[in-house]
Amino acid sequence: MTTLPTRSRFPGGFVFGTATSAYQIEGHARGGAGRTHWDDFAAVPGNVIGAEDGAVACDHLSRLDADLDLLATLGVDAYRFSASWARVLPDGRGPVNTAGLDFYDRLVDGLVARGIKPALTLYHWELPSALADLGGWRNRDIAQWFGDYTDTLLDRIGDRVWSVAPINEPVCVGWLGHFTGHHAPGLRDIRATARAMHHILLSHAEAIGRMRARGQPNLGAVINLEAALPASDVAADRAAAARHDSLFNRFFLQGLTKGTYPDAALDGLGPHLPLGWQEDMNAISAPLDWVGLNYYTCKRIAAADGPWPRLAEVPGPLPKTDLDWEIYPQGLADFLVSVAQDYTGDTPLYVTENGMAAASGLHDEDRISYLARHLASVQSALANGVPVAGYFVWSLMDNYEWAFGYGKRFGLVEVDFETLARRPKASFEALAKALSR
Ligand code: IFM
Repeated sequence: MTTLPTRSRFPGGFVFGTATSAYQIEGHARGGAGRTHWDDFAAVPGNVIGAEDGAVACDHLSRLDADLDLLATLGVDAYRFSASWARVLPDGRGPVNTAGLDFYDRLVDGLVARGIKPALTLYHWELPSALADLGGWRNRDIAQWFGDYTDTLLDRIGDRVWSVAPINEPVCVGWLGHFTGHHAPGLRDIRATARAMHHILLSHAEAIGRMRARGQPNLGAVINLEAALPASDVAADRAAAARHDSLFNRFFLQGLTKGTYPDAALDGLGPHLPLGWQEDMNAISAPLDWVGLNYYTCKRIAAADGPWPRLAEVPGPLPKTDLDWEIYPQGLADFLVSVAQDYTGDTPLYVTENGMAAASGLHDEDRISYLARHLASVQSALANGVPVAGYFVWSLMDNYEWAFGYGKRFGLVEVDFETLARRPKASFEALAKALSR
């Protein structure tokens, strides 16, 4: 039986946590939240398996205290959660939903009372529909709307949150939402993609600027990285993998840290970026206190015919998770080293998400092994001098896995989506044991 490395095998002060997001767990139909583009996307046949949405999800909204008790039992130092823009401001702007702010206030108080650091994400994918009507991430005005939302939320809970990141996994919002159409708003349009990707970073910059102005501490950014491996050693496949790497991994990383976009991404997106985008790059690359990397898998990339980016994903040989994602822990070790070396230097890095979809139920030995192998990668990066400061498991509990609905389970805690009962899995017990030593 695999065990997880104990807390004592990491540097003093290393932060262990778990992560969730609002739409995936709260139960969006309740508590006065406004409609979001994920509700609209899920309502179209074929977008989400079973046309499932986040209306009920894990009903975290009414089970808050019991869920926070689970975190306390687990023994984590921090909890990474997101607030829903539409729960705070149902139309994205204008009147506030007081019940929504009250909920986040209770959540933060409940964490602090249990000695758990509240790690807030401002946006984890559920854009208010009223803002989607105005063009959503394609509209430059979104930066001001996002800044106003940031201020509204932090006026209420900013005094108690430990860290803040503006936008979770920008490439999923920009690329999956506007180029591949796999996520809301489900567009497949290169001009929309380029504009959304830039405006996401502009909104990040606006939120960081507003938070710096109000003295909010410990501000970061959370990006997701996938090891881009060539499907073969043929030059065309290697070039295709480099293109994937530039648009999926480096566009946001390089924008945030160097204030430039990779040439290989500009080859396709450059002509569609908004005029004068270069003038935003100073603000976009304002210093951060930490950078969070979400890491799950690698992709095998082959050259393909057709328009830019002329690439295709092909299946790889490694054992796979229940989402068919190859298990490739070496990728995490490699990214931690290369990101620090090439982009972030001494800035602390956190692994802000890592975990696997598994169908193994309560006896999730496969998940324990996955976590153990990725924690070994974190240890190897630490041994190489990389300033890794913490590690968060995705996810505390089974939840709404976006276009895959409720069928793909990432939780340390099992959720019965009929009764909404929670039951800790073997991985929960294994992590609790490791964190107690
Ligand atoms: O469930 C998602 C989460 O919302 C963002 N990061 C990846 C997870 C697993 O797909």
